[in-house]
Amino acid sequence: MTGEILYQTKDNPEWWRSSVIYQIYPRSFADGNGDGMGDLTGIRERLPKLAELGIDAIWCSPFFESPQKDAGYDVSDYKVIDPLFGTLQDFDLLIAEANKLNIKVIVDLVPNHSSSEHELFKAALAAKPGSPERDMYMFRDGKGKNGELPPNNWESVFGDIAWTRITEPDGPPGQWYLHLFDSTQPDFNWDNPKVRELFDDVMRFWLERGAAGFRVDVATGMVKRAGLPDVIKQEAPMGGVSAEEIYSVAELEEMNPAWGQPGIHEINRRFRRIVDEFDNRVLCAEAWIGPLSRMAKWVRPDEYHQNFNFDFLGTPWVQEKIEKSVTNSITAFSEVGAPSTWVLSNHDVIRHVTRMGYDEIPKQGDGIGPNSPQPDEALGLRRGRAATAFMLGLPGGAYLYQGEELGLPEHTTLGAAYREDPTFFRTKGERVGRDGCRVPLPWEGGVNESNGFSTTGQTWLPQPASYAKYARDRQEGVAGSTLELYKRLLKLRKQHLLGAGNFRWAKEYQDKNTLAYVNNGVLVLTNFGPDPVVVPAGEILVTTQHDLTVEKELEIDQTVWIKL
Ligand code: TEU
Repeated sequence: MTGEILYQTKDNPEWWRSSVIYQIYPRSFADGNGDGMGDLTGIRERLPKLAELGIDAIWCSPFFESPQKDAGYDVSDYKVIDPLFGTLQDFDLLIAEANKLNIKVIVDLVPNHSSSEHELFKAALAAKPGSPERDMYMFRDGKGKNGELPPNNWESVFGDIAWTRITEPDGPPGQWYLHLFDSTQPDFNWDNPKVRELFDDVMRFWLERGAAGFRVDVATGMVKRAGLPDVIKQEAPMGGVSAEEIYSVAELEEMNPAWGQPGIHEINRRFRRIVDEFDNRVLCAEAWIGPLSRMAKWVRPDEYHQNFNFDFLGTPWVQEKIEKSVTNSITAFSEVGAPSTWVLSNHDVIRHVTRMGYDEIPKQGDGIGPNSPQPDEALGLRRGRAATAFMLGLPGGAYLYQGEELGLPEHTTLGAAYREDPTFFRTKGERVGRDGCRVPLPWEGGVNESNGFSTTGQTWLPQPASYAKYARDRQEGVAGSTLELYKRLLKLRKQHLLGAGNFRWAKEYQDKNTLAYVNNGVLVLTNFGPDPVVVPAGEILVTTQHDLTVEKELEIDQTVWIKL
């Protein structure tokens, strides 16, 4: 099969192997009705701009009915659009417009937990311990004399314990329910066949309406180890010593009884069977799990198609570390016949241009606030562009996060009064959380207070002053702008079939400060510094440097693509 075939997204079952998918965070993409909150109409109206950018598909974070305690990742009805974002008719109109532009629409599936406002959870609270209603979720009796202690030592990802005690309908303090995230996000009991059937139905509902597939939230959490044993305390795998390099998978499964349990693969296969009832659909796992060989198990042929490569995302901007992550990724995913799915930013992490403006990456999920050390914005932007150009030359799929095509930085000085991330509240402000990467996009710089995000100038989170200069209209047609860089990279990636290409490290072009690889006859060279390097002979296709042209030397933190 030639790369060309792989690149025809239309009616090609393998389109996901090489596609570039753009993540939309609906609250912050574009506001169609002026209330300061992004919505489905806003997405539809701005869709031609994404077609111009050159992406193949969009993935929208949740827009379902929700009390919005975790920005929509707390769903109270999986088949209803939250009025904040529009109606089912608006969804249908979005699909129709996307079809016209040959853009696929992936929706978010949140199966690990629902909102505490979901009818099923309300019914569970109203019912008795041991009832079928309670069995839809993870209710347990507490420890201690009167059940006053939580059933085990598990912690919520957002801080504090992962259990909340309820008051029984007849008055006394009663059972506890598990929530790996906020207390408003009770975990479903995936051992219960009714839970599985519920999601079969939800999936078919969106697939029938034209969704191209699902990004599946918390795709490592649904199955808990039998008996819910305590977590064995360990070093956090992100940063410092990596637990995954020390322990075997079996040991990791035992140490972390809430995550990555073997039974999850049966659920992965069930999801896959549902999407396979429809043509050309795709499943992408949010499986934040290491090491890469373990992560690759989520994308075996009968499980997910894609899995975000969080190993690459978490790798600091250091030549040998990037080299190791890419080599390990390509090896691990090839072994199961899957491509790597590259990604640098999303709605849970500090935007990569900001991350890279630090010598040491701030901890994922903690966020940056006015009292944190501030990043070097220019350095971060330079490295961020170089990293994107490095990534988009690689074979495999890639995800972009809205705003990164503008080089948009994180809001790093957002005040406490604006914080919405449950992490902020559950840690009493100690970890400020993820709001800084979720700020509404600037479209037309200076037209109003929201830089064109909404017609009224309203925004649900304030933009920092710098957003005017990053606005899309200020970059359109401007040589060297980040927007024009992304357009060129995406166009060349298609032309040279890089997403479906043949990768090899090109040691002959590399020295101790650079990384070089060849993919389908295109040399990608990145200079990590400290000195400029000579640009090899060949036709320069694009570079992150200056106005996207380069002469003899490639400067520090720059990438160039050369046709050999
Ligand atoms: O995230 C799952 C997850 O574990 C992390 O990305 C988490 O948000 C981060 O480590 C916090 O520091 C998914 C969604 O992407 C996220 O937005 C939701 O909040 C979360 O699930 C709960 O649904």
